[in-house]
Amino acid sequence: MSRRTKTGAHARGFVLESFLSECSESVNRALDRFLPKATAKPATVHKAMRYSLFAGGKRMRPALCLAAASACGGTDQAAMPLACAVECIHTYSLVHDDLPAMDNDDYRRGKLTNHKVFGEGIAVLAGDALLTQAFEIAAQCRGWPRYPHQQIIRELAYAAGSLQLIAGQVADLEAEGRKVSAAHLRYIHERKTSALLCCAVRLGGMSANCTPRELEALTDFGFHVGLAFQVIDDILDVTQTTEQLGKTAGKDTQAHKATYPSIVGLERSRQIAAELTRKSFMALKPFQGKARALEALAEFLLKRDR
Ligand code: GRG
Repeated sequence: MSRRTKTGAHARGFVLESFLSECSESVNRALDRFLPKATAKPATVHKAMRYSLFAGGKRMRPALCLAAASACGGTDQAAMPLACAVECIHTYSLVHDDLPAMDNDDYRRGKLTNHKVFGEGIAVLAGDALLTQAFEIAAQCRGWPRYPHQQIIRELAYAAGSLQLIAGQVADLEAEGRKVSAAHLRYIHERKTSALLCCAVRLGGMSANCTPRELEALTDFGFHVGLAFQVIDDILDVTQTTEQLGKTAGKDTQAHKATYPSIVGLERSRQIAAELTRKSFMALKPFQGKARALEALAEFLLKRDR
């Protein structure tokens, strides 16, 4: 167990499995506290929010947030509202992404998608409510001398807004069935996926009142690890089964979506993911060994199979 954080990021013999399972448990407990009870009126929407939030996601964004806090000498407790806020935004984006008007998917996180269980209307509202909930949770953070509440809220809104997450989704929708250049695909991936992962890392640093130099290093790390995450997601879509992924495999090919494997091939995609991960390691140099959880997470994300 670590001297500084419950999740043990500073422990000498760092074990990623324990870090991830402790992180998932503490994030699940915190989300349960932050969210309205499933029985709160109107129960349908609260049940639907909780259904997707507790459906068994990997909790990678909260893990990155807590690991970044630890790298900067912060605590899980201070970072927790921000880790939970990012997970709510991520879950909202999945609920909406699965809707018939978007990717039209039946399975997510190994379970039926939200609209398949609750109907489209409630799924739209549950997604909206999760997005809104994220800001209510984030507003409960302590606020720090270098990063007051205003900056924290702005950070989240920017990552989730029409220049980042939504921009990526719009570009993704508009690219379906069209020939897309590698540069445009990177534009999509940077926004659709990297922006929120990078935001999770930055918010972790902010919760430790990190220095501007630390924030710059975390941004560099988050950007590259986030981009690698989506390249790997593209690879897994063509190499894994639906059972392994917990969501429909082969969906990108079916929808004639531009992906790294479809544009540059599987082997080159693997090289690109490894190169991006190498860049994310380089970004952590200023932490001089204090970012072991972030390093271990980047390596884990490169090798993940779901
Ligand atoms: C506003 C109607 C409306 C929709 C917005 C913004 C948006 C929909 C969707 C975001 C696009 C999206 C779903 C990007 C994919 C990012 C990605 C790789 C998700 C999977 O993340 P994991 O593997 O999932 O971390 P788990 O389930 O483990 O949390």
